Amino acid sequence: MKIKAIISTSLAAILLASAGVVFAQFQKAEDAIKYRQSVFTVMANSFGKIGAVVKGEAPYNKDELAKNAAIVAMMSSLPWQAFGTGTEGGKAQSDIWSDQAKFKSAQDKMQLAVANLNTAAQSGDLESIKKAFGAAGQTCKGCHDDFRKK
Ligand code: ASC
Repeated sequence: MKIKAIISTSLAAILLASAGVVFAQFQKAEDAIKYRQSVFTVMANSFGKIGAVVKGEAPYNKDELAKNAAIVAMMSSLPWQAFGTGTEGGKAQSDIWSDQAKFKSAQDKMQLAVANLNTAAQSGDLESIKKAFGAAGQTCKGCHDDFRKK
């Protein structure tokens, strides 16, 4: 009995770990909207702190900037699961649901750009951080222009 329980618990843990993703379930559209807006709020907070350094408004501290870049990179995979069918609302434009391929492409571009920003941030080279920050900001803006209500 005990061994069976251990085996099934281990199997469940292995299955969850191998899935390698965070699953979110939303009972109501407003829960999905709150989730994705919260993720973007956390991302914008860290991205904004990096932006202040890049613009020379705050001093450059390698560890702090690297932490913020890691937060942005980690969070960047999360919002998309909260744009499922029936979760229209907030500032999301209907094109998200009518042109899913284009929306997916915009997600991928942003995730790649913030991964590059994270790589630059961990290296500590401020010039490459500035470049990568600009490129990442363009992917934020591009998606807002196409998919976010003004
Ligand atoms: C930010 C932030 C965004 C992006 C975008 C870049 O700091 O909150 O959404 O940068 O404005 O164009």
